[in-house]
Amino acid sequence: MLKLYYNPISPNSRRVWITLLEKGLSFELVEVKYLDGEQFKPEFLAISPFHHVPALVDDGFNIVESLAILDYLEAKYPTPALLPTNAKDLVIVRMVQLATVNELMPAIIPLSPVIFGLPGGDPEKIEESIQKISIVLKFFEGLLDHRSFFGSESITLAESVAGTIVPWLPRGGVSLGEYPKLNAWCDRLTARPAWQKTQTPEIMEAIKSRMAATMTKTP
Ligand SMILES: N[C@@H](CCC(=O)N[C@@H](CS)C(=O)NCC(=O)O)C(=O)O
Repeated sequence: MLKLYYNPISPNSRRVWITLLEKGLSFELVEVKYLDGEQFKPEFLAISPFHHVPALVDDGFNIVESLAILDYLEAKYPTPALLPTNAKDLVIVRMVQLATVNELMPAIIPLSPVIFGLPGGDPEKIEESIQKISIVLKFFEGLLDHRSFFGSESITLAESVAGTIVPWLPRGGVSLGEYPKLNAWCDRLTARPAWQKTQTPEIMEAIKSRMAATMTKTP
């Protein structure tokens, strides 16, 4: 049985969790309490040498790096297909994944307290963050066409990645009103059982508490 080492507050873990659910696979969830330092235990380091979640174990085969795990799942369990096969659509999925990881996620950091309703945050950095985010959103809007998902009529691995971050933006005051296709895409995703199961009010509260604790530690 597939074993996903994860933490419910980790967006990188959620990508894999959502993908397992969307593929309808049987899997076991193993929570790694990284706030308590469990990721440094030798048993876990033997699976994930960089002490990160997610990690997937398939019959003794250890896989780390969320994007690599998604590719593994797609190759091993090709139905339902979560990757398009033609060149343009495939690269759209990849661009969305990589722009989320390399552009959107770093840009969103200063806005995170606002997203979770916490006081504080540097107004100048927040403004800068919103500017950077708007470039990503414009890019994403341009990649969506008449189809419901990025490069596809059905859900893809682009949604597993971007879809765990973009729907949070309105909570941070970033309106999606200027991006009608992206806005409708978000509504489509958040209605799906895999999204609802992996983002409960308890999980959002846990992320907020974690963030509040980090902020009080930061001078
Ligand atoms: N590039 C890795 C990043 C994983 C990552 O940063 N995971 C965080 C949680 S979202 C983590 O495990 N933090 C605890 C630690 O690194 O000790 C991936 O995509 O899987």
